[in-house]
This record gives sequence, C-alpha cells and structure tokens, in this order.
Amino acid sequence: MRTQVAIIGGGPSGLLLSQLLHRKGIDTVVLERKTRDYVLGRIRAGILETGFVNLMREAGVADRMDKECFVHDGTVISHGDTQFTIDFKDLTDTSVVVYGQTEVTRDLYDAREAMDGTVIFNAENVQIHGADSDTPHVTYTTDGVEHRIDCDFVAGCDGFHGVSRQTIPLTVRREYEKLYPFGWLGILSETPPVHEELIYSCSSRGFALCSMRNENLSRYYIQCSLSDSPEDWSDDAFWQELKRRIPSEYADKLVTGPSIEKSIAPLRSFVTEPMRWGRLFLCGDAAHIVPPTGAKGLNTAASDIHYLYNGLILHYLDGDDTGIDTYSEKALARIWKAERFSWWMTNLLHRFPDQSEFDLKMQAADIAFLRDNRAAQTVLAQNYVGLPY
Ligand code: RFL
Ligand code: PHB
Repeated sequence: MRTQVAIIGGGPSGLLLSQLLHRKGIDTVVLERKTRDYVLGRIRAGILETGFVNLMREAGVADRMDKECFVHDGTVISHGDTQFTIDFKDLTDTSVVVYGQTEVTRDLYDAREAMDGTVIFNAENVQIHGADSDTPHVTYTTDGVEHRIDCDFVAGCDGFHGVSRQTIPLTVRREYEKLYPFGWLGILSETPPVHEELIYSCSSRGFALCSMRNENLSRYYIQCSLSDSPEDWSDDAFWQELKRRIPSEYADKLVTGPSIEKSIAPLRSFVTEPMRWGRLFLCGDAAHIVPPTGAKGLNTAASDIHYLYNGLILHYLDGDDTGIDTYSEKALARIWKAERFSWWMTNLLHRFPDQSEFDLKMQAADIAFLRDNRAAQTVLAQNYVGLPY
C-alpha cells in the first residue's frame, strides 16, 4: 500500500491530522493498535481552548460540538475556606468550552468513516523504517499477516507509550521529565455538576477538582497516593473525601450517585526534543505530557497538529518546506510554555509529601496574591484559555 502521510495512532491527534489533510486532498492511512470502542472508552480531557475548537471547525467536524458544548467564561479557585473566580472573559475576552475528548474522538471517527478514510484497527507490531531517508515505510501486522505502507512522511501520534518516539535514536533524542509524588483519582457520574463553573480546590487534605461533561454528567477528581488503585476507593469513600476537600457551600449541595467510570492517572511532565527526525514528526502525547491541572494535554496536541498540518499543506500545495522544517522549533516553543503553566498550577494547588510549614505559607501567599491581583489573574487566564498559535 502507498499513502502520502502514514499516521501512527488513532487518538485525537492522529484523527484530527488525517481529517484536516483529507480535506486538502492529501492522502493518509491511520494505524491504531486498539479497537475504535477501546479508544472511545477512555475518559480523558474535558476542556478545549478556542484554538482547538477552530481546528475542529476547519476539519469540518464541529457541528455537534458547536451545538452541545458548554462555554465557560471563568473558573473557581478555592483554598481552605477562601474562594474566588478567575473571569477569563473579562480578563482575556476569551472563553474555553467543555466538550469531552470522547465526543471529539467520536466525531472524528464518524467523519473519517463518512469520507472513506482508511483507519486500520488492531494494527500490531507497528514499525517505522527509513525515517531519516527520502523513502520511509511502515510495517505492521493484522491477524498474523505483515503489511507494508510506503509513504512520504510519518506522523507519530501514538501517545506516550507508542513506538514513534522510540524510533528516534538516543544520540538525537533528548528527554526531560518530572514525576509528581501523587496521582488523580477520577470518577464520572450521572449527576448534575455541583457548580456551573469548574472548581479547582487546594485543601489541607489534598487537591480536588469539580468538572463536568453536561448538565447530568459530572467529572470529579481527587489527588491520591500513587500506591492507591481504583478498587481501594468505594464510591462512598470518594464522595466523602471530595466533600472534605471543597468549600462547605459546595459540599453541602453536592449530588452524589454511582460512578460509571473510576480511574487513576499518575501526574507527569515530559518533553522530547526534537519533535522531528527526518521524515518522522511527533505530535501530542507521543512527544510531551503535562499534568492535567492546567487542562493542556489535548490542547497542546492540537497546536502540534496545527503546525504540522500547515507545514504539510505548504509542502504539498506550494512545494515550500519552511513549515515542516520549522515544525519542531515552533511546536516546542508553545509546548514549553504550556509545560510551565501546568507545572505551576500543579505546584500551586496540590499537597506535596515533603512540604514544610514554610512551603505551605508560600503556597498560601501565592494563592492570596492571585486572589487579590488582577495582573496575576490575567496571567493565569491567558494561559488557561490558550496561548496564541
Ligand atoms: P492518545 O490519546 O494517547 O492516543 C494515542 C493513540 O495511539 C495508539 N497507539 C498505537 N497505535 C499504533 N501502534 C502503536 N504502537 C501504538 N501505541 C499507541 C493508542 O491506542 C491511542 O489510541 O494521544 P493523543 O492523540 O496525542 O491525544 C492526547 C490526549 O489524549 C491527552 O493529551 C489528554 O487526554 C490529556 N488530558 C487533558 N487534556 C486537555 O487538553 N484538557 C483536559 O481537560 C485534560 N484532562 C487529560 C485530562 C488526561 C488525563 N489522563 C487520564 C492522562 C484528564 C486526565 C485524567
Ligand atoms: C476534565 O473535565 O476531565 C478536566 C477538566 C480540567 C482539568 C483536567 C480535567 O484541568
């Protein structure tokens, strides 16, 4: 088989790139290790920046999102009994939207199907060959049979545990990583959200986040120990702990119910440089991870796709390689800022096992400064709604 761009990974990054290129007449094949249902079963991001929304519109897959998403003009931050709102709209004239990653991925799969896009599921043992040559190819196995795809370029959109990043030799690749000494335990429940905006709560028992998907679907997280597993937490224990970590005004009116999903995610900051090696380009979680505190993971994936898509159009439609030649540099410049923001939000709002009394005073002062200072709020708001592409 031959295609112009072989895309490894059928998560949101790979599908969005495939859909955008298809609309410009550029042929792609997407190789996904799992099934469609498996990919759609992963409950992840909920907050989309305007840049992401615009890219979905450009890809022609925003109709349902535009109808069903919820616009959020601000967010609540709480610390013990103090709480205040960061008003994105007032501070930046921009908002974010709540529309789950599951829905984004579903819309992208539906569009790929409607356009007869090639997505190969259950692709095992995917390997990238000759990425540093002019004639790369990809091999994979389905049902025990090996297949080969010849291509012009390979987009590595296969997430943190994929093969694409590993294809770049260690003599070229440099990785930067920070692991945090806790995870997030998240649940999804068919209950009305406790508040119309998200609540990021820093409490003496640890961090908590109240988020949502729609008026009867709530997403809540609590900071947990890395040694915990979801089975250690009954629904009742989760709700009790959440109530202890959010201001009493919300705890008193929290509607609880059975969880329909419960999982733990460890928190990590990670960046690979460079994001291009020859004809291989890394995008999204394959190249970088942020702790979820700033809601930046999927949004940084989208900015990578924006840069790569524009670079590839320039290459195919105008014979100009400047876009692909500057891809890594441009993508990384934005990513490091999102890494900084996510790291800062994580430090601001979590309890660390080794925090001294002094550290706690610094954290409280940081939050008080944010509460009282419009410039500090503007910095948070600008980063949260998304830095320009
Ligand atoms: P994905 O979603 O991991 O998709 C990669 C796909 O590649 C497949 N794959 C392979 N396919 C073929 N061959 C191989 N060898 C392969 N290896 C892997 C996988 O099966 C998969 O289908 O990466 P992508 O597309 O780059 O998307 C990234 C986002 O999923 C991620 O950044 C976000 O979910 C992060 N994130 C959030 N991001 C936001 O922007 N806003 C949020 O509010 C937000 N909340 C979150 C989050 C992530 C979380 N967790 C669980 C990590 C909340 C949580 C709890
Ligand atoms: C979510 O709704 O899953 C969510 C929202 C905001 C975050 C992280 C996750 O910062």
